[in-house]
Amino acid sequence: MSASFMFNSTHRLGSICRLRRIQGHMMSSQAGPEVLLQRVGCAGVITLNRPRALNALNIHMIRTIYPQLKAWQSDGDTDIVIIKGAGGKAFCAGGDIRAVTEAGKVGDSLAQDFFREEYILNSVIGGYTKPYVALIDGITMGGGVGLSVHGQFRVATEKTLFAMPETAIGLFPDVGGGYFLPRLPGKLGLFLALTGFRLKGRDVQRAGVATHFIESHKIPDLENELVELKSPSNEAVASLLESYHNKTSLDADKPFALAQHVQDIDRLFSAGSVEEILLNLNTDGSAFASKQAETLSKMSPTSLKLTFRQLQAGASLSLQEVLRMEYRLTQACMRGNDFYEGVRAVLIDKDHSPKWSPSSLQEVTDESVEHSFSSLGEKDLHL
Ligand code: QUE
Repeated sequence: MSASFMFNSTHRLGSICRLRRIQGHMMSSQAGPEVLLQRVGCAGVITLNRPRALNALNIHMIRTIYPQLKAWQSDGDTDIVIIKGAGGKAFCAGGDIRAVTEAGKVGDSLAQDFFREEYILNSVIGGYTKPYVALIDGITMGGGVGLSVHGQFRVATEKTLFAMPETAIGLFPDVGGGYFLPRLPGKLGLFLALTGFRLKGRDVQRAGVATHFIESHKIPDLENELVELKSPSNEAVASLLESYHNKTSLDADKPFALAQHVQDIDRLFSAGSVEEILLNLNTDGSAFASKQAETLSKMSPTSLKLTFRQLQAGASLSLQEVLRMEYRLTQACMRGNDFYEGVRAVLIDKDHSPKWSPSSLQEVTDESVEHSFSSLGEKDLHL
């Protein structure tokens, strides 16, 4: 092979790679901006528009949404805010956690900025003074829950899949999970937080995560009626959503997936520690209890202990106080190893075999848990 052919073929390969990169870039530009912001009638409409990433929230999206939400808050022509996801599969599958852990590894400030700005946004949604309607028609996990659950109205459909799955990646159910989870009935929130259990469809509303349930194909009609409301007061929005909700009989006679287990959950998860919950589950003898013990045995022991204390403390704190506490916990997770290992195992290598360290609950000391909740001084989150 002549040197010139080698050069040419290498050169041509380089050109093809460059062309591919340009095509890739054009395709992503064709897909348009990652968040669409529109004024439709009296409404401000936010569309999360990263469908290939299941609309996972990144820092650019947060930096687009936050100033617009603030502006609509004080804009006399905007009476209501609607948030939804593009692509038909997901509302928002979480945060762009992979980028955050990559930043954490090299000491990039994104590891602090992402959570800080995400929680500030969650707090604004929690205190929004105009009707805020989240159409959670599809996958809604982690960061997506933070964009919806603190708002006044959350509309689920048969396509909604809700979960707070963070104990599987060495994190904890953040974005205000410490606030809304302990406020769900009985020990349901603690159960969802520790196990990452997935709620589907009408059950998302039955559990109290969504305020309303409608059929997915009715969403466009609902949206049209919302933006056309003459005086979109809280009451007017509530009664419109109720009328849609009441017209839907879909899955109405299908019992709540956890109906048979609500009492078991309340009994088994009423404990003073994670170890005690596991003891309850392992000595119960029911198939349900064994299955939950098996699930918990796969989660990060550190995450389980942080989550238990997070919800215990969060039960009597304001959303703002919870977010400050959770910000401290994110920075503790970034200092440890389970978060990196969990993201590697679940989102990067997808081997789903994380090597947790410490690997058992007994090895996670009260001191290390306590330390994760301690003040960051000047770096604390102030809301
Ligand atoms: C547990 C989690 C997350 C997860 C999967 C888990 C999580 C998260 C994502 C996610 C999903 C789609 C994406 C993305 C992230 O998945 O927190 O960037 O495109 O954000 O089992 O906690």
